Amino acid sequence: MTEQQKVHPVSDDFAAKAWIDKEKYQALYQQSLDDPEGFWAEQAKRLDWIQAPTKIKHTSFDSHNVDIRWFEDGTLNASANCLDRHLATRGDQTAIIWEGDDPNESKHVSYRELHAQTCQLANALKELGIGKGDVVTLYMPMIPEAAVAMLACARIGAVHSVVFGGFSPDAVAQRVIGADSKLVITADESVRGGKQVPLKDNVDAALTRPGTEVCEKVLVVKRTGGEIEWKDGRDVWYHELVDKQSSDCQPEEMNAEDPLFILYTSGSTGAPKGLKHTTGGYLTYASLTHQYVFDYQDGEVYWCTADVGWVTGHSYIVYGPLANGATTLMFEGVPSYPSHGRMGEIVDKHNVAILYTAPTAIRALMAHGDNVMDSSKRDSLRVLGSVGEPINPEAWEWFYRVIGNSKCPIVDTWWQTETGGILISPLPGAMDLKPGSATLPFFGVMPALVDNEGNLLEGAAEGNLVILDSWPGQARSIWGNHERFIQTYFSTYQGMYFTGDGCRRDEDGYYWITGRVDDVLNVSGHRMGTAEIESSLVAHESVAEAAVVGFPHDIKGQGIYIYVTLADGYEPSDELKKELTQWVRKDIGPIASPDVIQWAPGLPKTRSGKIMRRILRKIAANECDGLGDTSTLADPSVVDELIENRASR
Ligand code: 6R9
Repeated sequence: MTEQQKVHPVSDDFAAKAWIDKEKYQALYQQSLDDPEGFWAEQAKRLDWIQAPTKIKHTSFDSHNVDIRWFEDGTLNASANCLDRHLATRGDQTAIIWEGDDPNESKHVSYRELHAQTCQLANALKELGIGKGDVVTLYMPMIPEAAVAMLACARIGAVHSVVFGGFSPDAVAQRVIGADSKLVITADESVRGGKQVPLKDNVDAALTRPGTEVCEKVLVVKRTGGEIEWKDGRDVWYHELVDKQSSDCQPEEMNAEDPLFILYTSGSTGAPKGLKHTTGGYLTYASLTHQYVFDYQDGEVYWCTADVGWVTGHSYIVYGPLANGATTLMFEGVPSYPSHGRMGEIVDKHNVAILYTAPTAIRALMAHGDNVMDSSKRDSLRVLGSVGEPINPEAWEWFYRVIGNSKCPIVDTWWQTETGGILISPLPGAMDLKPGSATLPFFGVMPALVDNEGNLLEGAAEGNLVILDSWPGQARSIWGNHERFIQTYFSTYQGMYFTGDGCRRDEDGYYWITGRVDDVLNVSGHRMGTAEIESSLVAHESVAEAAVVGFPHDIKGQGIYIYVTLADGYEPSDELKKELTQWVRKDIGPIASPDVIQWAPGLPKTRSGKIMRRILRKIAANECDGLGDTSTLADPSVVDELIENRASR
């Protein structure tokens, strides 16, 4: 039997205690499709509304008029739902367990403390002139203040835009400008794997770029006490301003469709898009999926290893768990520091019941052999989760056997920044698991497969993954550019949301995501547009032209392979390769580090001048025998040249 055919049935014992078993899933899923209004009206009751919604669903995927509204006459406050409403019943319960990069550093923040800190920062934000509708950029380490900052924005109706702490000054500048952001919240430095990352220096550099003058203030958390520059009048120490504030701040009454946050993500073309997420639908969806997909039970410690800079951190470290009154663990460091056993050691130290991580992290550990987890027992684990990219069956089985001691179901959760929450995933008490498959849709989600012409495919089939109707967690627009939103997601296939992913559906109706079908790379679960990397490269004086493709990489899933045509007067050299590598890292961030650079005197192009990436991908993957039809190339001989000089790795 190949790994792909293996099935791990739901255990009766697990199903008996789970929120959702097979029958419940079938019944609720059917109901969610037959009567979406009734189903979601009921689910919305899990939140505390100021004005309960009476209008539930108003959505159109028609490409002439994409309009998505949920609970549109309801009002609420997201931070009140994550904090205030828990105070009476669980004020002293731990909301956030923080585990520092240094294994000797950790702390517990109770719901009462988190509430007080959030109110204090909310009052401080007001003092800085921030109010409803203003955009605040967060560029922060994985410390509780990151969650506090998100919740404080939500409390006063400001919109947060979190920028991943591994991104470059240019990325920060681009996002500050794109969202007209008046304030940046950062820290002096972050600490990861024993190394300092100069966040404040990066913000300083970002704010020298033209257009960033909109940003008036920088609020700085003292994390390490490292040396930083200080700009009087602009920079404000977090502790100096926040500690003196009142811990009482009335939450702002927000409409369900008021924006909660913007989050930038890469697409196949152009600059990263700022996806706009709103309040009522997003929070309902994040909270519901967190409870059911992870089968979260009251009192359990739940750990999502993502960074808050990604959507996974938004929905499944902060909003979902806190709306549910969960204890959520936040880890500052990396799984390999101080040793590769760290993840298991954290599980033991904090009694983690649910561990949600990424295939790239699993593969990296797996490369060190089964003994890598010997320093921990991991007996507390009950459910495992995977997100960010397809998990290969070998990594799935290793995760199950070595990390989960062969007793924890794995939920392979497929979703996107655009979807706000998990759309296709097992519910651990309801689905028999097939390693490598995200299995079946969540309540209210209608996935479908279409061929390249947009024809719906029935039964077992492979095609492009689309979603036929809206769900409450869906992004409503691209910040400041609704036309681009429509263009990107709703115009490829009429009346459908196009995910950009390819997918296979098997005879049991299980979905198997095969990866992106557009020019988006997925490197260690991080999305990057090939266009972004190419435009960075051609900005270097030595580069005449560049083409970027992904290739299979054992740990990262996909690696970055770059073909460079040099400008006149430049000669290939190892020094130049190093320089270009540094250039891209500095421009976009270390996650965009090229794995391979190949000099390409010419690139394969059609007669109309389009680069044939299909061919470049094959050469990068060393599949030079199956190049397919090259007869439409303007100059087929460039292909032979590229194969001959294929970079060795
Ligand atoms: C949550 C998140 C989205 C893209 C998505 C797909 C890939 C995510 C996956 C998966 C296979 C899974 N992806 N989860 N592919 N199986 N369980 O990752 O959001 O950063 O926007 O990336 O990631 O290709 O389209 P985001």
